[in-house]
Amino acid sequence: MGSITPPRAVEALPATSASEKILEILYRDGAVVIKNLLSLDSVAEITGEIKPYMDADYNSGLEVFAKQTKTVCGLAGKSPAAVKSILQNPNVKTVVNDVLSVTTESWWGDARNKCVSPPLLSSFFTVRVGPGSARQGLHRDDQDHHATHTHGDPKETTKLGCFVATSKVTKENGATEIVLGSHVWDDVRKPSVDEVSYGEMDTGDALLMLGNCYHGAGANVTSDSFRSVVVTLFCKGVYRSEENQFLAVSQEQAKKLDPEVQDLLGWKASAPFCGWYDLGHPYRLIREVDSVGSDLF
Ligand SMILES: O=C(O)CCC(=O)C(=O)O
Ligand SMILES: [Fe+2]
Repeated sequence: MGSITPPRAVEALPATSASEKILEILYRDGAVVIKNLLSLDSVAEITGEIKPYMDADYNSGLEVFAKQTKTVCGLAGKSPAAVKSILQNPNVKTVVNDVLSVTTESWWGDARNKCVSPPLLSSFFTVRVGPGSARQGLHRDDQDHHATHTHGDPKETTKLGCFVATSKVTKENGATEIVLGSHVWDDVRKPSVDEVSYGEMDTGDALLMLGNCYHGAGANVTSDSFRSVVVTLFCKGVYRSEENQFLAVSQEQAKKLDPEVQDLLGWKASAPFCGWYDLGHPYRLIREVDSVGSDLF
């Protein structure tokens, strides 16, 4: 009987790494940890902004989360610090665009029409995994989009995850279980717990993970340690977002966001004609612009 080689650790890179290096490891392994992506001050701000919602003792009651797990959703309207330090983080933006921007060309009459669809925010919530939480089933996040995987292509996915540690994250307190390399598997091969690596992180680190990589929340086997992460998922702009951002973030809240964040939430139509309102960009409802009649292209 051959012994099973223990899976290797998730590769960790400094936040100062070139985006090419981050993307190289992400496409090679399906996941990569970025050390100190957020400062401890930013983490403290996020934790403070989310605290009133956490204190409301909210539990989703969903089967997919352990009963000791608390969640706070719709963070784009609740935590300006999370918006700034995660959604507007230059490293995150570069990676998201590389993985999820969609560019296609097609004919419109005699014109060759090149369309670029920028990524969208798919969901933005925080998870606090309490002592005694059971492990989540291993899954691919792009299953929401009924994604299929047949080409062994690392980019064959509709989503990208960024999990920021707002507490220390250890194997014992429920670090995300990740099957490195599983992003290029077909849809038949079943992941097993023997194959998982643990996304252990210090506060402020972030785990970037392709939506086709098998993973799941680990079990929290401690008696007193809480594992807190901000989960941010992005998706291709031609798919619908997991969390309905138009309901999760009110128009009044959306008005206060920077235009690039409004666009990420879906307030800009995707070229050529996806997501329009009254034949124009929906952002006409929330921005001081006179764009009546402006073309969607
Ligand atoms: O909590 C985690 O580490 C992962 C959560 C997750 O994978 C999910 O909710 O889809
Ligand atoms: Fe997941």
